[in-house]
Amino acid sequence: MKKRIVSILFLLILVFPMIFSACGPQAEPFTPRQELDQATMGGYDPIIKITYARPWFSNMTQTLYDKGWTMEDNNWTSAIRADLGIKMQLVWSIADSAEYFAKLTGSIASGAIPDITNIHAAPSAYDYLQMLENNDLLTNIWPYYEQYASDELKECYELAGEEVFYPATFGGEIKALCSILGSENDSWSFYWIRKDWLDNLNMQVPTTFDEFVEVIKAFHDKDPDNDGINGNTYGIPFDASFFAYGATIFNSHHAYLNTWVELEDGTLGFGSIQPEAKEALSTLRELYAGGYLDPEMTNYETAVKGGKCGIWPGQVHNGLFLQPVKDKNSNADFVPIRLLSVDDEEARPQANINSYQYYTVNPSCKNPEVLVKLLNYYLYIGSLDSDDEYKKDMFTDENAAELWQFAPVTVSKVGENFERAKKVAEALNDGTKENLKGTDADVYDWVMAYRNGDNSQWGWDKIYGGEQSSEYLMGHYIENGLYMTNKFVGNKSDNMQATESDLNLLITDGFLKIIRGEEPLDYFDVIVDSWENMGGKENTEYVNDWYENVKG
Ligand SMILES: [Ca+2]
Repeated sequence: MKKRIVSILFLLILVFPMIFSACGPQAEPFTPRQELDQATMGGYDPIIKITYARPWFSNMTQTLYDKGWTMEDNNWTSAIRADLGIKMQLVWSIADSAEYFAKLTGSIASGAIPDITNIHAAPSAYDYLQMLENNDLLTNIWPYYEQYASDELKECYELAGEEVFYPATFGGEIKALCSILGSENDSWSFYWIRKDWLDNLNMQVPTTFDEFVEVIKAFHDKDPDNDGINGNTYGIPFDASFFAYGATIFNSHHAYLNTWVELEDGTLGFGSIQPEAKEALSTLRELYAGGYLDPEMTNYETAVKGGKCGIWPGQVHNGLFLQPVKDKNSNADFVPIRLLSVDDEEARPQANINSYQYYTVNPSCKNPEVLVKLLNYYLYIGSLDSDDEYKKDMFTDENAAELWQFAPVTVSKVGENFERAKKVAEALNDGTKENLKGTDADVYDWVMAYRNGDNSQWGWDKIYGGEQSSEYLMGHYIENGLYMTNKFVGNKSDNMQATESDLNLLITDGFLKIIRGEEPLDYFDVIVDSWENMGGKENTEYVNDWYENVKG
């Protein structure tokens, strides 16, 4: 208790001069929360000072103005001082990425980096982590993580996958912690299928890849849109952006485009040139030859939203994106399904690494454990009920201002939306939202609004409306570790950078020729040979040397 009183006195001394020097309202001094776990978030007495650098988000300026905050004095700095006994001192914050990294480069050259530095925007983050390592400006953070990390923080990193630490692994030591990005949300891991078209054709939602192909064919050959004309619609899109969303078909064949995957012998191989990709090309080639891929299609979004194409290969949250289809045609309906596999082995959607920013600690920092405590603290505040005053003051206020952005460091949990979907599904089954709070209760209301006749809320029902909703279905991928994460998350070698665009062109151009029948299927083997001879072999060796190092 004594420590807390000292902290409050300190706070008053620090805040006092600013009351007279600044206009507008001030951040209120916080009363320390007594229930903070001392083992993971124990405060400092006397207060310690920690310097840090972080990126700037453009919408933060408005929030500072509205709240009368400064970067030195806001609810986060105030709460961290009161609760943890840490005075956070921002030494620089820049919005523009190039300027940020120019500043960082200068700081590294002079050796004058802050106690905690935010290295964001992968893949350039990897270069800067390496540069800091080369200049002995990284701290082995792992011993502090093991000693201080809360169970919640450990769970975050375990769910994110070990790859998130690879870019920060040097000499077998982990030298940075990271923020977590829910990259599962960006993965093309669902097919959104026109359910009204299936109904019109008396077809069931496909449960095997063969059935899926049958749907593609029927959506083209028959009259799923009931306009009286057969053959004026398509099943799946085929346009210039094919190699982004078209990866779903490859994933169904256990092939992963533009992704470094671990092969059976434990080495990394480039997914696009593995034998499974040839099988996917075989399927696509047959579909093209049968007229099931539209060579004239220039924009698949227009095709699907315009009711010309019945399957949208997309992301978990695309129910909202497809809402305009429902707005235009109240009979329209999509169901999300997970990717279907060509055999007994489950289909795995390809995905990117779950982190995009790293927090490093300067070896000269006397309290390197502070980084771990700040991450624990961020998760703790985030775990409070949304009607808790602290939560409202520090995460999202009544005007939806994103106050969490002012936290010096942030971390989130993979699969948060799946947790929400489970809660909402349970409430829908029970017919009451009495156990839901905050956003969970809002989502329940939106789903119920649709079910009570408000078509404008249809998208929410598709994403969160029970056990067939996309966020609920996503849980199967997460719980079974099915996302196929790109394993190479290090610096590209000079050769990789020099050969990248030629190798990409070789594959996309060659694959399209095979799909269109301009080259035979075995042309795939020619592409693979060329890929290796044009630098791919050397790149593979480099990637595997890197992998051996980070795996330890
Ligand atoms: Ca038709």
